[in-house]
Formats: sequence, structure tokens, C-alpha cells
Amino acid sequence: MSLDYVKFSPGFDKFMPKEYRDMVEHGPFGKKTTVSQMGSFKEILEEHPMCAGCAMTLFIRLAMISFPNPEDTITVGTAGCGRLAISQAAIPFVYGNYGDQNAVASGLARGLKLRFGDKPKDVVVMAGDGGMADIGFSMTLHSWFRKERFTTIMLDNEVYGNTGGQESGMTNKGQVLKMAPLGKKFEKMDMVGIRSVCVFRARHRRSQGVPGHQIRVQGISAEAGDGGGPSEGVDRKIPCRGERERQWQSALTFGWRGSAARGS
Ligand SMILES: Cc1ncc(C[n+]2csc(CCOP(=O)(O)OP(=O)(O)O)c2C)c(N)n1
Ligand code: SF4
Repeated sequence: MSLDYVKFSPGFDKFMPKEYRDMVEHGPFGKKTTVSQMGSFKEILEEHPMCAGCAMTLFIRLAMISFPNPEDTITVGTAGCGRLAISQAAIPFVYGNYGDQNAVASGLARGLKLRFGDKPKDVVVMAGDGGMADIGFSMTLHSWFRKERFTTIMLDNEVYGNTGGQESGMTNKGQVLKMAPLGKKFEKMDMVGIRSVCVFRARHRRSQGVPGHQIRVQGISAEAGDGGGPSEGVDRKIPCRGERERQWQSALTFGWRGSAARGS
């Protein structure tokens, strides 16, 4: 977690692989990069094994470009589609047990504060809606109540994508999914509203739209270390492309598109 870990040891630079060399020479470390500069520098996240065309990967990519201090940032995630990409980035990633990401991040942010004091060390949680609003809900909420000093980003694809399409609390009412063929029976959880009662202070800037997607990221302020203030939260709605395709496939196979099967 410093610029030292992206420097070559003297005498070894000529043996380093090109990918590594590009990251050291043309990466974002120690510089301020923005989404509008995409293509002019080596990004910390370039490849991933997620579904082709998945909007979530684009969001994660844009979010990482917006990290203010990539060389001093640790991401925390949990099981789900997003961690397949997040864990491939050229910065440290902590993979918690399913749902405990905000508890892990709380300890990590506090430990970094103890170890480094006021030196900026950023902790950014990125996890799916199932991991954050369902199974990890209590840990998410309590970290907000405690005003922990880290950023929380919910990758809200409105479904348990990685396990094949079960409904989550963030699924819309009536939504038919591969593993919820009768349709969701209750409303989408109001995580933004819940967050606001936790003395939430949103500070991310939204100015860079991406056509065709519900994604807007320009810069995410991921402060850590000044203590006392509220933690930040960002909720990004990113429909699961794979689920839509699976839904269509299911419709072809089982005739689930009929309104009778959707329940009431
Ligand atoms: C304790 C625990 N329970 C269940 C699982 C299985 N599991 C892995 S990914 C996943 C769903 C992830 O859904 P979500 O958090 O919404 O993220 P997405 O895949 O949709 O991005 C589940 C239930 C697990 N890994 N650990
Ligand atoms: S299942 Fe959905 S959210 Fe997961 S990688 Fe595929 S398109 Fe993306």
C-alpha cells in the first residue's frame, strides 16, 4: 500500500513482464486519473471472466478509474459476480465470507487508521445486492450506523446472479427470474432510504453518463482517516444481462413468459 510496491527493484526491471512494466510506467499510481482519460493510461482492471457485455464490469472499471488513491486503496468484496473482476485488479482485494464485507472493512479501516494515522488509506467495499441487502444486511447497516470510514458500493443487478438467478430483496416486485418463476411477492427494498436514516452523506460526483446503461461515475471520494465523519455509500443499479438472457431461455423452454405463471 504505497508507491513502493509499484516500483522495480534495482537491476530487475528488464526481467519484468510487459504487463507489469506497463503498469509501473503507464499506470494510474501516484497520478489523478479520470474516466475521460480512458485509453491514455494503463488501467488497474483490464480483464475479467464475467459474462460478455455485463454492464457490471463496466461500472466496476469506471469506479476503479475514479479511485482517488489507487496505490493506497484496498477493495473488500464477497461471493458474487463482481468479485470475479474486482479480485483481478492490480490493487489488494480482501475476499470475505458471504455477507461480512462491511464488518471486514470496518476492522480493516480501523486497523489502517491505527497503523498509518492521518495518511490516506482508502477502503472500498464492492458487493452484490444479495450479499449487501440480504445476507449481509445487518453488517452493512451497522457499519453505516457506526459511521465507519470507508466507501460502500452496492452492485445492484436486482438478482443473485452468480448462483443462477434467485430473487433478492432488491429484485423488483413481480419480477420473474429463472429461480423465482412465480414472480417476486414484495417490493424492492429501499436501501437508499434506509441509508439516509443512518446519517449518510453522499459525496460521489455524477457527471459522466454512459449511454445505454444506468451508470454514472465521475469520481468517488473514498476518504479514510479523518475519523468521526459518516461513511459514504453508493448504490448502482446495473441490470443482469445474463439473467435477462436466461429468462428468455427459460421462457422458450418452460413458457414462463405467460402472465398466469407470474402469480399475483
Ligand atoms: C455463506 C454463503 N452462502 C451462500 C453462498 C453462495 N453464493 C455465492 S454467490 C451468491 C449470490 C450472489 O448474489 P449477489 O450478492 O446479489 O451478487 P451477484 O452475483 O448478483 O453479483 C451466493 C448465494 C456463499 N458463497 N456463501
Ligand atoms: S450473471 Fe449477470 S451480473 Fe453476473 S456476470 Fe453475468 S451478466 Fe453480469
